[in-house]
Amino acid sequence: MKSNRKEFIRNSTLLGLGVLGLGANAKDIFVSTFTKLDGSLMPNNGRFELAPLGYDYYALEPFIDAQTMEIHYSKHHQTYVNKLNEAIDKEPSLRGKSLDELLLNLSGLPSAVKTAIRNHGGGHWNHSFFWKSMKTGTQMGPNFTKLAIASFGSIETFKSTFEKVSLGVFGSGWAWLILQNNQLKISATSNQDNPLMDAGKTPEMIPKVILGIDLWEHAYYLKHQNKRGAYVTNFWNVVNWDEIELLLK
Ligand code: MN3
Repeated sequence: MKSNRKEFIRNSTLLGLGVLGLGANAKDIFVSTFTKLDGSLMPNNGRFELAPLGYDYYALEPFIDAQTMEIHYSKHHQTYVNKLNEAIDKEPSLRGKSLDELLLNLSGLPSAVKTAIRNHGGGHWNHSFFWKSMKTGTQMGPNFTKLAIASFGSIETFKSTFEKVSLGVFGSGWAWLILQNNQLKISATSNQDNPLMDAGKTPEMIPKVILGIDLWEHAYYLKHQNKRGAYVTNFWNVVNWDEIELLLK
């Protein structure tokens, strides 16, 4: 009972701070660069929806196979969307909030739905971002090249660090490339967590997510079985460098 009350007070305080920090441009504060560009993570009449993939299931062949894409998008991603909506239905006060707002204030969410929004809201955000991150045949752009060399010393070091972090994730998770204070950084999260979760209350504290790789086995098992390294190496062939240049603008 005591700890429930403590949790309640803590949540109220966090929510209070969130509200105090809002002001006229509230929506801007809580929307990431990706969501600004894409818009598919804003609820439509209070419901989150699975946006069209934007390309055919076979578009990333031979690097990512059509069957994996079909199951991943139409089954896995759809399930995250459905379960996220179920969680919002249980807590009508959250209806209409953007997914970014929910994730940035994760620790302040009501405890009855916090875990569901973390897992399924995270899953919806991460996969929406992931689909946009992939396209074959694009070339690394000038803005990214400059930043990567400034941050890592060379493109080779950037790539090898990203691969090493991806291989180091134990179990299911993601590896990320984020931009913060003009520095590119590589990090990893477990399950469906992502760098936006509880990132902060001001725009400066919110990292720009530049790239993410899904390291759950469902992302590669049909083609690569247990060989995560082969999947990660192949990933460079499907990185949508055009999208990355847009995110860096
Ligand atoms: Mn996945």
